[in-house]
Amino acid sequence: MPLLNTSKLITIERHITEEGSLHPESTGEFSRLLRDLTLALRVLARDVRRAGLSDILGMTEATNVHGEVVKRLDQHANDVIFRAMDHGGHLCVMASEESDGLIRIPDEYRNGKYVLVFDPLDGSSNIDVNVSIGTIFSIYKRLDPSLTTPGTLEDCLQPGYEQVAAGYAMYGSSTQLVYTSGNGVDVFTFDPTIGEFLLTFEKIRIPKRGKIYSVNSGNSHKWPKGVREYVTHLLQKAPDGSRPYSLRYVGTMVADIHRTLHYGGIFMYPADTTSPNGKLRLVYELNPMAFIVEQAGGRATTGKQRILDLQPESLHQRAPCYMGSVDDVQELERYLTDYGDEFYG
Ligand code: P6P
Repeated sequence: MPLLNTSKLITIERHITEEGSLHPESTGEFSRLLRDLTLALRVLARDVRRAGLSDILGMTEATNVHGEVVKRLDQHANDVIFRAMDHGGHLCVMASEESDGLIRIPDEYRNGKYVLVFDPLDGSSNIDVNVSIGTIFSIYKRLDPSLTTPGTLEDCLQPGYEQVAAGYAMYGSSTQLVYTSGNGVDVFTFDPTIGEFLLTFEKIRIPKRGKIYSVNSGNSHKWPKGVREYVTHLLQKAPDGSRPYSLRYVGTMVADIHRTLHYGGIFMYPADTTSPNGKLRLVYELNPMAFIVEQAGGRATTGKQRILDLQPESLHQRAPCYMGSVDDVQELERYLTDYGDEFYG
């Protein structure tokens, strides 16, 4: 599949403005919110590349020009996003994997009508070996857009189907931004020579079925029996050549989902005997990724229900996840139904 399917020269800002015109009620505030967010992502693209370089050179914990100890990269990413987003007047509250509670908008700034939840640096353990990492984000309207008071926990705990936009940046061989606001999924590639994210792939569609499964097989002894039997099935040779599948697992959700969007197949982080709700966080990992996968024509489930239908109970709650090509995810669901909730001990 080509990684570029358009010759149109369009920046993400122009794309968002044009999409905004599809929503006559939009006031441009949403476009300005996304402009600020893409600034943060450009800064992070630079910093991740620089941090990777320093790690390669084996630099010890450095101090910056102000004598401050250089923070861990994921805390740094959290700070960058906060500093880019706290003062624009678009948000009433934020929440992040890196912050235990709500991130409030400073009193000196106006509270807007949107909510931003994010994982500032997904897969940060991989930076030390220069493997792709990313930033995941999700945007909601606050429950009562007429309010100008600080946002609340309830504003952050909306079901995924209420998202107005979601996306991720992947800092890899190039930096790409994958984004949806409910009108399909588009990919923008960062051109550092002009400092812009340019549209490179329009309206990704996940193949109906793939030949790749993506899971941490090191946990297989702890999986539900249905997942174990499903993977065994994928690895058996089929007369029509449709199996065996290949295993691809980066260990950075952004990278594994990005590949699945393009090539199809299934990404899994099951519940297991030691993690009864799996590992991945519902609010700022699974919901944005599920929105993107569904907008690309795929399917995203906990094995029992649609991820986007879950009512979050807490900011950092986890949920099992199976997402990707419709046929692959539905086949997995049949195995979970046939084998029930039985686990391997
Ligand atoms: P494991 C990265 O730490 C992350 O949160 C996701 O990006 C990734 O899919 C998952 O955890 C990997 O977890 O247990 O396989 O190392």
